[in-house]
Amino acid sequence: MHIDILTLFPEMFDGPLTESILKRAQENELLTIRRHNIRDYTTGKHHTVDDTPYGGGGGMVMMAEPLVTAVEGVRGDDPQVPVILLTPQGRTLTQKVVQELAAYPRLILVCGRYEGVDERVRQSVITDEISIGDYVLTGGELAAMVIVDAVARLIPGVLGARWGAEEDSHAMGLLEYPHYTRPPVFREQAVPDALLSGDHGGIERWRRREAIRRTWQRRPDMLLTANLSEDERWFLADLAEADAPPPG
Ligand code: 6GU
Repeated sequence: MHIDILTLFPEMFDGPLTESILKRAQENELLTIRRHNIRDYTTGKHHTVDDTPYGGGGGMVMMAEPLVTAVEGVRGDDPQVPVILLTPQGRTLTQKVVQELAAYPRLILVCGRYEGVDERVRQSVITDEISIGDYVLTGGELAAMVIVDAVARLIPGVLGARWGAEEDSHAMGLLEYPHYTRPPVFREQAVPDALLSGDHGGIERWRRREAIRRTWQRRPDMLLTANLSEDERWFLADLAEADAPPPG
C-alpha cells in the first residue's frame, strides 16, 4: 500500500509514523507513505495557500490552484487512485470504510485546513470525502493519521501472524470480550474460571458470550446486524429479559 498525504503541516505526522507498528510496516516495505507540503506547489514569491472568502465573513479559504496542482502532480496519470479530502462534511469513517480503503493499492489523502477549501478543488480532483466523527478539528491532519493507522493494520503482515485483525471489535460486528493476563488474582478479583480451563471450545464460547454481553450493554445498536448463532440469540434474549423493566 502506498499513501500520499497532502498537507500544510507535514511535520505533524512525525510522531505517529515513526513509532511502533507503523514504523515497522514501513521498514518492512508493506506500507510506503510520502508527505507533500502543499506550499511547495505555489507559484508566487509569497507562497500563498489561502485567501479571504468571496462574500465576506470570517476566516480563510484554501486556494484552488496550489491544492489542485499538488494533487495532479502527486497523482500523475493514474486516474484510478482515490483522492480523499478529510473534512467534517465527509462520510463518517467506520471499520467498513476502513476495509474498503485497505483494498486499494494506493490512496491520496488531502488535509483541509482553515475554514475550508475552495469548492472548485472538490469539483476538479476530489473523489471522496471522509470525516472521522461528529466534532470539529482544526484540520484534516489528525483524521489522516487515524485513517493511515486503521488502514495499515489491515495490510497482510503488518500485524503479527498470530495476531490478525479478524477478531477486532467492529470487524466481528461485536465489541471485544474482556481480556485478562497474570496474575490469576489481582486485589481479590479472580480471572474467570472459563479462561483457566484449557478447554478451547469452552473458552471460545465464553468469549463470544461476553462479547455479546458487552455489546448489549454498550452498543445495542450493533446487535441489529451482528451475525449470531441460534444458541447466541437465546443467550441475548436472556440478557434482554434480565434487563427488561419490571411488569406493571
Ligand atoms: Cl476529517 N477534519 C476536521 N477538520 N474536523 C473533523 C474531521 C476532519 N473529522 C471529524 N472532525
